[in-house]
Amino acid sequence: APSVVGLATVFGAGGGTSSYVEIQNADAIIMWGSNARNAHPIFFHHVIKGIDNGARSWTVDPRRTSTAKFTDTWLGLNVGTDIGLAHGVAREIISAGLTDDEFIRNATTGYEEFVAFVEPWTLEHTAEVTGVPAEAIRDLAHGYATAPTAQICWTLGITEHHTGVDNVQSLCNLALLTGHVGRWGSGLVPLRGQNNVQGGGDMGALPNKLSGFQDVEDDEIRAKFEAAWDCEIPPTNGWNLTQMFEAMERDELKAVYIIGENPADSEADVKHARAMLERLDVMVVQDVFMTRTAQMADVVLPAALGWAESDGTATNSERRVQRMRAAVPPPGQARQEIGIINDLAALMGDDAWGNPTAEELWEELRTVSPMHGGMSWERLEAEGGIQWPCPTEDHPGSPFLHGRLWERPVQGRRAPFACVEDRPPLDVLTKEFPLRLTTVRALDSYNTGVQTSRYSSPIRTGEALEVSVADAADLGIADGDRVLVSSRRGAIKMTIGIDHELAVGLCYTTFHFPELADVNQITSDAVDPKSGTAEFKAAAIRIDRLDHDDRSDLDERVGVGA
Ligand SMILES: Nc1nc2c(c(=O)[nH]1)N[C@H]1C(S)=C(S)[C@@H](COP(=O)(O)OP(=O)(O)OC[C@H]3O[C@@H](n4cnc5c(=O)[nH]c(N)nc54)[C@H](O)[C@@H]3O)O[C@H]1N2
Ligand SMILES: Nc1nc2c(c(=O)[nH]1)N[C@H]1C(S)=C(S)[C@@H](COP(=O)(O)OP(=O)(O)OC[C@H]3O[C@@H](n4cnc5c(=O)[nH]c(N)nc54)[C@H](O)[C@@H]3O)O[C@H]1N2
Ligand SMILES: [Mo]
Repeated sequence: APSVVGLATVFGAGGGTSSYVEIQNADAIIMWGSNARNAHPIFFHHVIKGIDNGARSWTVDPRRTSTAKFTDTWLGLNVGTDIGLAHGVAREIISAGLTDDEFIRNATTGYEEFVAFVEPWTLEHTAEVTGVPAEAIRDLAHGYATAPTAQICWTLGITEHHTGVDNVQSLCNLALLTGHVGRWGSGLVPLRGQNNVQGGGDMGALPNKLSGFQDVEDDEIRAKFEAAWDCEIPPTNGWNLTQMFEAMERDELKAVYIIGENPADSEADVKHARAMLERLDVMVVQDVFMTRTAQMADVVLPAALGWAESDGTATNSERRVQRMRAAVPPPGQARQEIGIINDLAALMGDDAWGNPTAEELWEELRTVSPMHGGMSWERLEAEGGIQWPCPTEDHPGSPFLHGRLWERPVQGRRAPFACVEDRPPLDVLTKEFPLRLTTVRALDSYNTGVQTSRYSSPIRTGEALEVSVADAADLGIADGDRVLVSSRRGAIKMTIGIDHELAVGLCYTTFHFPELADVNQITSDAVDPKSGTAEFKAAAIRIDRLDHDDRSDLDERVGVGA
């Protein structure tokens, strides 16, 4: 969400701007708050090809992750200081005279103000705030600005902060200064989380957008959809996830229908979230497994699995729409989700929906979503995937976005520089809660573990609270010790894993094993007000040794591994 809001604020559209093939051919690649080696291994293979092809590469991450180990340079910044680092890089680009003045003049607004705004962010000041040596900041600034083509890729290290949207905008500033956007080879790449999260947005599964990212609150657009769908559409934006939980607290939201989400494990400050779900009058869960959330539901609707048991499409991080084909039939009582939803519509009194196939649904989408207009089902089959926007059948699709920014004189809107303030995480470190906890992903497990904890795996590493050597010594704890981990929201028992490379004051764990360690009981309840995204990446915690604890559930765990 912060990537969509941030990119839309700057460029008018919320999608990643580049193609994978551009990553392979870029001269500079920055992995900023992304551990793609673990979390996007398919995408990362394009990064490795880029590095093999001679790209210079940097990783910006508090931890020397496996991604960092593949890139040339690791910038180990303090958690939540990305805006400061981006401003420092920007100031260095400006003061070294490495800006693309023609692009700035033709395509942007607010440059003079931005120059004055970042003036205090000297290399020395930035180094002090971020913990990154001045020479490394200078190297990143010069390497990025002078490369003929350059890509900045990011994910949750940037977005899961209370400044998520501002973080994204601070990275966009760097592309605007150097003209590294809107042309082949350069761009801004937010990697999408789940395989079809981009496609969910494309179809209008957002509280403020209809299909094709068209605004719900735009009267003309709503009228178009109302005519096509023969129904009335509420004229105001709906609630995002965070706002839904707030509405539950006010007793304004009494019934939910949850499809493919396990919020009883995945929400930040999850004790509160569970209490809110308990308050509901009606809860329906449609899932492929009996999750913790499903166990709380009044009705569970067993669904066919999207990527293996259903026909349809998926859109990936480069905006490429591809066909998905059912490989196996769904087991037991599980049913196609199209069928479940159509039957519900009929039970609610509207039986005009019929029983459309995935192809019929797609062809209907094309009539209301201009960016998909040229992608016939036939073309998707024949061409093996097309990148939106693709407005007409003779349009080849769009490998990169915002090319019009380079047109002179500029047509339409310009991209604004953002003067965003550097603000530390809201869950502040104190004597009582002196350690910074970040929750991340392991290569071998997925999110709340629903889909990855049911089979035994020779590579799965299990769950631990990873701490630095110095902090372990300070606390008098050793590898494998049981501890009580507390934050301002709650306390859970965990097992210690000592990480010899971790910086002092930092702690890491995953959220893949809620049965073993209910981590979201202690994550921060801070939220980015501009996007509704929780600050999963920065909780303040304390660790207390448990001297007498039941260790019977320890067998599986060794350490998460970066
Ligand atoms: N501590 C901490 N918490 C986090 C994060 C973090 O970094 N740290 N990250 C956050 C992020 S980025 C995310 S995206 C969320 C993820 O949070 P969730 O989406 O709640 O977590 P998942 O485990 O991916 O649950 C997805 C559910 O979809 C079901 N499913 C899979 N395929 C299908 C299908 O085709 N149809 C249907 N109906 N169901 C299906 C699965 O069985 C599973 O129950 O977690 C968030 N929570
Ligand atoms: N194997 C596997 N793959 C997955 C998933 C999974 O659960 N398992 N989940 C999928 C989903 S839903 C998503 S959203 C993506 C997420 O993909 P990623 O965002 O790459 O995953 P994370 O490991 O949560 O976080 C990335 C990095 O952010 C860093 N970080 C923490 N705080 C900061 C900070 O303040 N600044 C900076 N610069 N970095 C920081 C962490 O050290 C970590 O290395 O992965 C997707 N892919
Ligand atoms: Mo995600």
